[in-house]
Amino acid sequence: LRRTHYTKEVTPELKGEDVLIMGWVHEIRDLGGIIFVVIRDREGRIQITAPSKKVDAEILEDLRALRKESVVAIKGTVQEAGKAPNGVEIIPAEIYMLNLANQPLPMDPTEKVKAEIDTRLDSRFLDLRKANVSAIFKIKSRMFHTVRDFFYKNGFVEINTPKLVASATEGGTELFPITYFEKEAFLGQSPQLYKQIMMASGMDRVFEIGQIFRAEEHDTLRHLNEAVSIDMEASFMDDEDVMKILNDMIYQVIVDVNEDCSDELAILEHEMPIPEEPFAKVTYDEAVDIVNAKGVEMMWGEDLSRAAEKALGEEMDDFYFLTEWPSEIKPFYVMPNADDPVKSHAFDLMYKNLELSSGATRVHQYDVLVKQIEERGLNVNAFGSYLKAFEYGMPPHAGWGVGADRLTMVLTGVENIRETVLFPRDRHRLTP
Ligand code: ATP
Ligand code: AMO
Repeated sequence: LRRTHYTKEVTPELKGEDVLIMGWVHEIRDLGGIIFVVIRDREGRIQITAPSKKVDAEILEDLRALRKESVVAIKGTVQEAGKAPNGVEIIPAEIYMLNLANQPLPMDPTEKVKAEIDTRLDSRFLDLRKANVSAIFKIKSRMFHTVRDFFYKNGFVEINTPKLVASATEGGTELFPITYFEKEAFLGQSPQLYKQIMMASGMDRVFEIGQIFRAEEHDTLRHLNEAVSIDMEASFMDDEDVMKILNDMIYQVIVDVNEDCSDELAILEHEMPIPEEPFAKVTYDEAVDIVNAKGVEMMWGEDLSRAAEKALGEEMDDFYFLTEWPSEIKPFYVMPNADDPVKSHAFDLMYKNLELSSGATRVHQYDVLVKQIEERGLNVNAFGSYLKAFEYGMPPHAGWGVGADRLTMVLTGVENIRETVLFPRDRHRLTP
């Protein structure tokens, strides 16, 4: 039993030919003298039309025995049909029941009955049968494809670093502790330390696409406890250089998604206009003024509150870099500004009010790095294997990390980050 076509490939040109399709029973309408069954696969849907005068009694019986969402193979003859969805229908000759679905279903993938996000995530496999849900993941996949292509074209080497780690990177409070034999260990928050160590290896340009784990108690529409980050690090580059790389990559992703995912964008009723280039830059100082001018109180030296992010987003282009952050609120690995060390070479990439990426020129001098770790009250001894890489030839370097799930929110227009992850992990969800 072999599939000959996806539903979408059955077109009026195949009129009179036999095809064999495989998929899920989307809908059954039994009008007595004629039975209509709609079969769905990844690519779309097709109507099976069985008039009692034209089709064997046995086939009619099989069709009547079908249950919604069961998996079947149907062989039949293609016939033109003006009224049917793609202008064709299939007159069935053979029906194979491959897997009978139980009833009632835990949720309705045809969306005649709408379900809340929790019900949907509990039965994610059924939820993903909906075109407007699978479209998100087709776009996400296209995004990763472009990202990889982009890095390979620009001379980057793809790496994989450990997710079982011994120390924090982004500040001590957001770690998931785990049992690692007799040692203390954590789930990795970021490949930060490893991608920097790789700069001492001479590999020059590396990238990684991998899971990050953050024990944030946040219950927001843009935080997960397990996210995917796209990380890069490059030697002999500074913040300006890597902002350019980030800008170019995001631009290429949007061009490719528009070109290859027009069907998916249409299903999602989302438009993703090609952004103006280069992305605007606003300094942290300017941002503080903008935010305060809009009536949202913000002191110099604070991280942007949610209200501040919203106020700033209203004044800026869609994509913009927020630069020259105060050193004090950035991690120890960020390079301070030589002339004005209270400011740093750290930046964020924003989309409206959503932070998409953080990056920076890094400290590459051992002594400065030790000092910055101490200043933040961290234990220098915990960073021994990282610091070692700075003692025997570490080039100047810079890099960034982009939240892949947040980028997918932007590309698809969904407002809840959980929509962009197959099996999201949040404060309340550990299954499926
Ligand atoms: P980083 O840790 O580098 O800032 P992030 O992606 O976690 O990365 P955002 O998600 O942009 O940062 O969060 C920035 C701001 O969001 C915080 O300064 C805080 O004001 C706000 N925020 C965080 N958690 C919540 C929450 N539970 N409710 C409302 N606002 C929150
Ligand atoms: P940062 O902590 O800003 O930087 O993380 C980088 C990007 O990852 C995404 N992100 C998240 N997405 C969903 N849920 C979360 N809980 C979450 N936390 C982070 C965001 C964020 O901008 N080491 C640095 C990067 C670097 O400097 O190279 C870092 O981890 O989109």
